[in-house]
Amino acid sequence: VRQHMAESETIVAPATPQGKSALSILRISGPKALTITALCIKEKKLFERTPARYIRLYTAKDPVSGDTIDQITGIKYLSPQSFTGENMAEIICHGGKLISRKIFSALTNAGARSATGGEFTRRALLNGKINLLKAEGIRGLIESNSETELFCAQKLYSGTASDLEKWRKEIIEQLERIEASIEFEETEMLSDTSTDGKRRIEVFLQQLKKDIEKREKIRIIENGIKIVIAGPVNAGKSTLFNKLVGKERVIVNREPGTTRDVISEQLWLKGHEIQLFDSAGIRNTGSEIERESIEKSREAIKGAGIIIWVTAADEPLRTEELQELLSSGGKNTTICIINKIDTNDGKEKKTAIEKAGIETISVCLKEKRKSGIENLISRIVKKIENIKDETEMPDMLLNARHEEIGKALLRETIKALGEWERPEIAAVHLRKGLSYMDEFFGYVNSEEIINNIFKDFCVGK
Ligand SMILES: Nc1nc2c(ncn2[C@@H]2O[C@H](COP(=O)(O)OP(=O)(O)OP(=O)(O)O)[C@@H](O)[C@H]2O)c(=O)[nH]1
Ligand SMILES: [Mg+2]
Repeated sequence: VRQHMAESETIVAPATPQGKSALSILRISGPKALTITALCIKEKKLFERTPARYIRLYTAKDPVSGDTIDQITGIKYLSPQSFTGENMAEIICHGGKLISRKIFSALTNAGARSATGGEFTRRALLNGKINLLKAEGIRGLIESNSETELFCAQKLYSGTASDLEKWRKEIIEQLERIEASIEFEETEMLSDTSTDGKRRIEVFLQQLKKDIEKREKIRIIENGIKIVIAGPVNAGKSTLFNKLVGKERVIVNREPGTTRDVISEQLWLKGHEIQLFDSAGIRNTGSEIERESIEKSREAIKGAGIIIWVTAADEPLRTEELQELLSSGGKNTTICIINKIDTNDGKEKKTAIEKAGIETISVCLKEKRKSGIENLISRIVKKIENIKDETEMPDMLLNARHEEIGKALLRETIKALGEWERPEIAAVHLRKGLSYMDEFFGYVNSEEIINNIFKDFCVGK
């Protein structure tokens, strides 16, 4: 009943950000969308007789004071042929903070209510204009910060996702077969159809497993590849961080142990989005604060896609350092910078580290010239490209919610296969798996799932 009430209201929201811009768009949806919009248009009759989807110039006014607000263009949509499935109108006015706010007030004065975040999309979902996956796709299109996220969002939006639909049918088929065999007390567990069914569920299991692995891998690149600058104290890590970021973001000082926290910046490197981290220098120390920061450095290293190990040419290579460097990452992930070659040529250090299989670059980061790090940048980019080439996009599990469901589904599928010879038990697990799939597609009408998906939506979408 509440839902019905909510949907009988007509809602309005700006669909574009508030601020200086050429144009702004407002959206109105609900049973009174057209009459309310008409009340805010001087050429009311013209708007009323203009066919749906036909764009025209009008004059927007406040329905109470009658004051002119702006020259606008307006479009109307007739239910069910609209985004929400309801009657809708779209108003395009001049940009800027004030005009769209005035038109918004005019529309609420005429009887519309301010929409909540995602309310338009929610109505589209409730009216069957889109399914849950497409709603997630819309959210993803708006919120994507990286190519990876955008890829997944586009797949969801276009509806090309999900072999899961096929597998859902397969599970239903298996359940029906098993339940029939239980009912007729057949001892068919070793029959051909049962073995064949098991084989097909095994194929599904493998596909699901692979997709979960792919998702775990893309997490490394999802918000830009994580690149961590690490190494012993005073080696020039923060100097490099500032150079790559292009500003004096962190403190550089000759005192060892200057950096005490993991600091990150998002940036683009030759068209690749990265998350760059500076970290505290690693050394044996009695200071409790410093030990804590070194723990943080190690944690950051663990989550890194690429490690830039910075070491100073004027310090000898200690065994502890080499061990730490080698345990941090391998030759595919690590680049070693031998810095401060103005003080010492660092040849010995270079040879020892290269012998251990890690590529090195000798530089003098103190220099203002950028040429020293151009070489470093192109090597980083090569590593990024390698990682991207090796990362496969998932086919079925396209966001965090899917991943969670996928893992639960995997557990039940494994259990079902393990109990295949005991059909009653296998059926329990298959049924549970099926309920996860229903949740995935939104076939179960759970308020909680829907609320979760819409909680971060902007108003106007
Ligand atoms: N001679 C020389 N000094 C450098 C070079 N690069 C950086 N330094 C100096 O080395 C000192 C330490 O630099 P930082 O960038 O703070 O080193 P860090 O690795 O971040 O040090 P911690 O945060 O203490 O671990 C500073 O005084 C820098 O100016 C270089 O190429 N040559
Ligand atoms: Mg530092």
